[in-house]
Amino acid sequence: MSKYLGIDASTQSITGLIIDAEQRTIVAEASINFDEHFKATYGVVNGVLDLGEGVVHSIPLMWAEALDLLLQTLADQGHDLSAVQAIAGSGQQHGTVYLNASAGPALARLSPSQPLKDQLAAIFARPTSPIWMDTSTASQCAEIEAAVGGRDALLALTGNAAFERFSGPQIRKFYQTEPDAYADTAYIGLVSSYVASLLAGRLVGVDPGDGSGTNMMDIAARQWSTRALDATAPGLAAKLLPIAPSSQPVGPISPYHVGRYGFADDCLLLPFSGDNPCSLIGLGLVAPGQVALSLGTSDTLFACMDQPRTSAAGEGAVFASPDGTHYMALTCYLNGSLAREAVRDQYGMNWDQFTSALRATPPSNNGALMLPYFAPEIVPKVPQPHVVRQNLDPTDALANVRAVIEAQALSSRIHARWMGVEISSLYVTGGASANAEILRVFANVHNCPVHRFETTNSAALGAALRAAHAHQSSTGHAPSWAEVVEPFAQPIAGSTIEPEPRAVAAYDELIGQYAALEQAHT
Ligand code: XUL
Repeated sequence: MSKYLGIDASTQSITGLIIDAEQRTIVAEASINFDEHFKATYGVVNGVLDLGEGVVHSIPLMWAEALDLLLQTLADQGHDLSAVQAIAGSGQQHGTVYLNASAGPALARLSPSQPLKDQLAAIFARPTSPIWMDTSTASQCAEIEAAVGGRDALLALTGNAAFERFSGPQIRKFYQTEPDAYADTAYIGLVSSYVASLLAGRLVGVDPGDGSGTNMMDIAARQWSTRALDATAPGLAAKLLPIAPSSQPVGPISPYHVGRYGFADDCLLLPFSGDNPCSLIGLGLVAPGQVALSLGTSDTLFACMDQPRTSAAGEGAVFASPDGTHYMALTCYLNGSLAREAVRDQYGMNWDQFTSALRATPPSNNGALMLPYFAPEIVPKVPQPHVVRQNLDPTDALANVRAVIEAQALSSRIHARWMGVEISSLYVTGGASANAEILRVFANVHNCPVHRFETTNSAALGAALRAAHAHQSSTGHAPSWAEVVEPFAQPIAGSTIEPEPRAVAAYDELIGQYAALEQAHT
């Protein structure tokens, strides 16, 4: 018995992944897509509610319903959940969940005979949750930075300048715009700690990995910072639980899940962390200098660092690694799959045609460039959607496909410099990592080999590995992180894409033009 479950509560779906640590394999993977199952009930599109003017929310009750459906699906697939020894998880970062005083008691008395959604509908002080795609808090960011003594002071204290999507500015906006509802809020959690609470049957704290995405945590101490909390909203400390160390079990799973899905009553539960910090573990980045790229709804480039190095220009974020000692650098480009899909749809293509377009066009695209801000962009900061074409005919479908991918790769190189990490290889994951032609562009732009990983669910895998590490440590035989990740964090044999010297040279020439175009429009 050495089975561990990782759960990733992400933007468009919730995924469960079970590993067998002894057999060194993934034994189950199941995913519940929110649009497929819940569009009719909750009105979500791509998992979210776009409320206009940069306001993007999702629905915590939907996540509870999706968790039930996920565990039922795993059980229906014949997986023996009583064999799972520990569970950890990950959540889309930054999203905040607002609960009233009935939440704790309601979680404690959950009956396995009724679904979560019927028992928890009344626990919310706010029915929707602002998520990481929300860009509506520019004024709150400025106010928070000013209140702690300026941007550099916030950067030094929390590791990050104020970002619109981060939890603190979102909480401040809620306090300012809905003061009564804020006053009625007994507990504020993140997506990660909320889903962990659903599994624990009690309120669970935020871990340092996700806490560092709030603008409210002292990154060196890995504790909430009173100074940052005071700058965010009054009475906030009383609405937060203490930071929960990532590797310290919060207790056994709730009797609800034991009764309903057959989990063992001593199955250990770990705090959840953010999806990116969990992906860091899932990709095996447990030593400083290792770099990975996740091609998902957003594209994220991240590295393992020994110090919380910060980006003064606000290009990237720094999070505590859930391994307990290291830090991760993350640069998040909002226009990831969003932009790839926008181009694909604009020209009425399917993915095969998209790939053929990449094959049919030359590296550097005969000098045609696109700034692909189909939605407001995080890096570089672009508040309004804004697609720019230079030497690029909008009716030329093939060139537009290449232009969007080259823009993403060039931007990932330009805005990775602050990490101070020499990129000698890239480990790639996420939905679009299955596309070798996209990876070829990244290999040539970064002039380094690109390796693909088996799972596209690195966050769920990282969570499962965190569960394995904590459970094995609790039995007295503490393994090193390298030992835990090594069997799973292996690139697919034969997947490596090497850079091609002529294409590398073409991009070395093009990158200056791209940077100039970007500067002219941001
Ligand atoms: C990271 C970020 C996104 C979300 C959703 O800062 O905003 O990557 O974590 O995946």
